[in-house]
Amino acid sequence: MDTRVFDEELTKEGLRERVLQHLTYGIGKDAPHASLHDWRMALSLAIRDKVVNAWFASTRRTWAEGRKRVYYLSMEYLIGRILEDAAINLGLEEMARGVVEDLGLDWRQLVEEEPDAALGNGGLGRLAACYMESMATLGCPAYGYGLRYEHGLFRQRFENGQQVETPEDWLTSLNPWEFDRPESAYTVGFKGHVETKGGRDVWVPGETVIASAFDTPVVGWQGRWANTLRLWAAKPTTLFDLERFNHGDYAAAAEPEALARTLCRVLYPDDTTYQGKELRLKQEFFLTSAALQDILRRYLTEHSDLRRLPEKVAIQMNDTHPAVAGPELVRLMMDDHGADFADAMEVAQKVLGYTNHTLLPEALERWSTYLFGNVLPRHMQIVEKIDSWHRHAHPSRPHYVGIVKHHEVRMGELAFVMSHKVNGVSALHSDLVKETLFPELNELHPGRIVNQTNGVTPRRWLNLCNRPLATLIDATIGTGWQADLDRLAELEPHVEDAGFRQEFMAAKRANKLALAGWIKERCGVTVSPDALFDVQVKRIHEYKRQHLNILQTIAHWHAIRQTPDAEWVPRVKIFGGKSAPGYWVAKEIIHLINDVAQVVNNDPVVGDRLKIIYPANYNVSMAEHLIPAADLSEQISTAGKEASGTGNMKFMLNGAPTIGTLDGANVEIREQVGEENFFLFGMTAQEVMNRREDPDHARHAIEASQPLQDVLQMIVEGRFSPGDTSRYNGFVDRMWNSDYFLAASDFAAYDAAQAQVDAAFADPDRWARMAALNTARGGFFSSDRAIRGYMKDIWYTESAL
Ligand code: 26Q
Repeated sequence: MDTRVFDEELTKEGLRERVLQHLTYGIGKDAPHASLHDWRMALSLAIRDKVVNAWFASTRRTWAEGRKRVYYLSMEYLIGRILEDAAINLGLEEMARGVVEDLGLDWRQLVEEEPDAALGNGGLGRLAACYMESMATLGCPAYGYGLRYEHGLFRQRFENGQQVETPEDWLTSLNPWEFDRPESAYTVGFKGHVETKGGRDVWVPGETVIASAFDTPVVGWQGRWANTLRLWAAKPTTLFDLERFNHGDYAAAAEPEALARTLCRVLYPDDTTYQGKELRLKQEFFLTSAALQDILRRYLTEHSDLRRLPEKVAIQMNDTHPAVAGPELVRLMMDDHGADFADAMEVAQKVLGYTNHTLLPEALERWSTYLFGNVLPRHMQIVEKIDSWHRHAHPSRPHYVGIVKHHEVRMGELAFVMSHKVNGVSALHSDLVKETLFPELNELHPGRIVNQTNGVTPRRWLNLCNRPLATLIDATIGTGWQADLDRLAELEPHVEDAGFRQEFMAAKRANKLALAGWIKERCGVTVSPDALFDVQVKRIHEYKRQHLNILQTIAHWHAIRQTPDAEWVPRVKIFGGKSAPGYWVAKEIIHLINDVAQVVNNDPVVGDRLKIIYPANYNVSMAEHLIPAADLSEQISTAGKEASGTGNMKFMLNGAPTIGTLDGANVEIREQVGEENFFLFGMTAQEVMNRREDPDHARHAIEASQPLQDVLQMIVEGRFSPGDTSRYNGFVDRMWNSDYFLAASDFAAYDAAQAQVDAAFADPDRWARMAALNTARGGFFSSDRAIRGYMKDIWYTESAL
């Protein structure tokens, strides 16, 4: 059945008419006085009309057919811009572009006027956005639940090479993609105490706020289906606490309003170190409680038996951030709906799934029982009850294993015990979740831990961001691959065709030319499109080892200076990424990269042979510029530390071979593309563990590498910090004496792999084959494949299409 839901055949004239209507009656402007912003709003509203048609049709079908729904709970959605994505998915891009150009406007300028929706930190948040898009494309009835942060991830600027954060304010101009739903509102409590009434425990919260919904439709490929992203905003239950107000305590009387105003004010910008902050716990509970109340309300409009909830509902927890869903569901079922504990537990475990995204101990959420019990006293009781229930159900459970230990609530263990499936995000990571994170729970619950290797949506990360390549693929294998990415394999025979390879590299060159212009404009640096564009973009973290990259870059610079007349393959090193504001070591790495760039980019001896570019404020939109123009993808984390990576997949699809370690999904990328098309280096996860046994591993590695010694010597002498020779003393000292992420131990292997990259790039035909094979063999990394895996193995749902 063709479920495309275009209410009418839309013509270019019709679209133009709608845009003008929205401009006049929606925005209140007439054409001669409209700004680019006004036009962008008017076009967005016109496109939105079409999204809404698809949305209503999908919602009606889900109700009519009584379908099971998936609920994705995530504290982050790193969406980026919406207009272009929606227009392309609806097949209206060309027409919209024509309308815009007829109005005398520039399409790219108009599209790029839209602020990024940056409600996420990095990989986890972007994964949630890709999954929402894939669920819509696959016709999987689903809701995403999140928070409507007033300020998304901070904006990054550089001052003297150092990161400075400023608030992000995406909501200052009206958001045309959201619908305010004040009628969908729930009360969420905090604090207070638990009373026993008639033998039952009931929570009497000390504070309450209202969670009020804002809905954004998410439309899939060709507009065949659309789902809802429901973000909660906080409103005060009362503007004033009247009793306190009447007693003259005016400051305290305003507390309900103050809490509501702070609750969704800002996204926490830490993505790897969790700090037990009360406001963060409140945010997590606010999202989770509102979502669960909404889910139960929807279920109970059609059904009465909560024990059958798992037939109609699957809830996925995106990491442990919404892990209070376990105890909250048990509480709602027991305290509000009269279920007994055993039934409530059974239902909760059947509906809940937990995705783990990290093994880093400092990122695992643990709340002090004092804080947890204070903010959520009833949940603290329930968590204790769950823990003792689990202990009794599994007498062999070791004494050191449990949910509540050493006066802390361990959210990973809680999420594990409350879920029927726990998944890692790459094959290697899932094995490590079994072996190192939850070995005892894995033994008690064999089969509960499964793998779902991450994926990315090819609509945004190939079709939208890389028009030259998408056009070539359409011309070569026909269209349709956008929703059936395995079809990229049909490119493979063409890779043997010199004409195809030439066109493939022409597409790459067009992207590089565009990026060179963008770099010139943004950074004032001229780069040659003939150089190898070597890109590392991701959050800045020690384990991701941007410092390994910059150290090797310094060694390379030094080598060029020593023999400038050798045949150097010209390189442009491109970095992008933000550090958590309080993560001093990461900030120091940013400073070092910028300092080295200053010296290298102004070195007349080096010229075009090496340039270092670090544009500030890397985000989804910048990724869409950088990734299609990349020749080389840097995925160089310490093995065992990167759960999966998803940037690595985007580069692969866009025809950039990887230089990388055997970490996360790199392992599977290498399997798919073939080892001859992947620049592997470095220790394995097992070797990393062994190497750490040697307390002097760093010193030994540095002493064994003259180039690395020279590099560290130059840094400590102040070659990159003239007038401030002590700037990097701490950095160099850590390299010699601790080097927890083993940059020194992998340096020589990385340097050698980079030499192999140069050799391969110097042979254009060989490089073209490698690049094209990366695209042709990248089909596995579609988020459609990943979502099909979740639907089959975790959610037990089917497509409505
Ligand atoms: C937790 C508590 C308090 C404050 C913040 C946080 C917090 C927030 C975000 C902890 C972690 C994150 C984000 C983690 C993340 O992005 N992980 C990445 O997830 C990707 C998708 O699965 C993987 O590809 C990456 O390997 C992984 O690092």
